[in-house]
Amino acid sequence: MIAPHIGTRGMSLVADALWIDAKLATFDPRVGAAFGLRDGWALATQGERIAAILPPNAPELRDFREPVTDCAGKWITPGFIDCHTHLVWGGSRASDWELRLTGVPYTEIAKRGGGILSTVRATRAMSEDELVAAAMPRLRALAREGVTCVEIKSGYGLTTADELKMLRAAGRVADEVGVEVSRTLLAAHSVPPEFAGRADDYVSLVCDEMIPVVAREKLAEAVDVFCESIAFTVPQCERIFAAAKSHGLAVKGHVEQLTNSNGAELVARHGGWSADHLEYLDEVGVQALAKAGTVAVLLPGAYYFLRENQKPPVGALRDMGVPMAVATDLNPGTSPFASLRLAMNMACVLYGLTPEEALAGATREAARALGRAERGGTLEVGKQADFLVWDVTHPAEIVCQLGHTPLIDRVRRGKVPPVV
Ligand code: DI6
Ligand code: FE
Repeated sequence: MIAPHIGTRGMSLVADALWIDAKLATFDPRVGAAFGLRDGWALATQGERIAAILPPNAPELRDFREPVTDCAGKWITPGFIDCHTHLVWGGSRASDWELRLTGVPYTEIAKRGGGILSTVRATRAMSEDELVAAAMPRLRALAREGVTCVEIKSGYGLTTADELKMLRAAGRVADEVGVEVSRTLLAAHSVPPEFAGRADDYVSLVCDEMIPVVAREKLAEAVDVFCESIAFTVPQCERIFAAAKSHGLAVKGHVEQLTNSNGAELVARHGGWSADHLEYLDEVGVQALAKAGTVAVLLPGAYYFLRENQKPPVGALRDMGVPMAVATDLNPGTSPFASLRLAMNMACVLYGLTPEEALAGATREAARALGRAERGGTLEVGKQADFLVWDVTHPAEIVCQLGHTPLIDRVRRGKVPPVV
């Protein structure tokens, strides 16, 4: 647990660096104000952690010399966390998009061998180095908008070797760009062509071969599934979750995206980190998530690109106190954009979140969705010093104004990394 005295010794501040006169949007739920605002406060870092959060006239601030950054009333938020992406892939799906614009449904394209399986063909054909090179600009775009932590899924390899290749590439991209990564095995994304009609045999391969090797080589923290009419059934996902948990991996699911398959209840029953998409979530599913404390990850980009009409039950999630995260779902098919700010904007405009909920969804709740609530997602003493200094007069501007990013500094683990 966090020592309350960290960063101060008597009346003097023990820290490496100090930011003063900031509007700290802490998102700390114990701070009563909107955004968890500490107006005009100072934030000190020591090493990779937040050492102190102090009011303007705190005596500890008096003797601290350098380096001090005067924020002159600018806003500071926690670093952004994109808790659901598929940002490593090969090829392009622009032609799928063209087809969808003429009215051919996503499910129909998938049945014809397009969709996810066309990205699988392209991804299998690429080397790990080529995948890293292709993914780099996407992660850079996220980082330039303030992302300090990203989740990256596999799921376009669908053989043991190709899934491992994707996960290794994900680790390398994150290192290169200077972003923390949480990797997820999504081998149960689609039934690969060589297993057509034998989905249960493929699930056995995932459980008996892929999960053990991924756990052994520490290539992922969690296992995800696509629980859907065009992908895997609840009993198949159940087997995968059991295998994941027996190897010490967390679980989560793409659920109720295109139909209601009772996937949210499945994820909740297994104590999953998050249930994602949720357009077709019903009352029973909302209650299951609430009871389990599972995060609802909203992905309005996929809703937008698929021209869906069914929206997730945001009012019910809010009323039941289900934490709501917001993420890009960055992928070549249903959500081809690398902007967490746009995802937050869509969450407000399309789903009716408040800007405060959207920002909490890309910080505090996203940290929770990645099992990182203890160390990230808010500005609190003892947590990782991942934060963003903004040239805005109100935090809603971060979500409202797109096209240019008013980000002054992106601090990761107490350091301002070189511009990416
Ligand atoms: N749901 C999605 O929106 C993405 N995966 C999933 O299970 C789509 C991935 C793709 O179409 O390539
Ligand atoms: Fe997804």
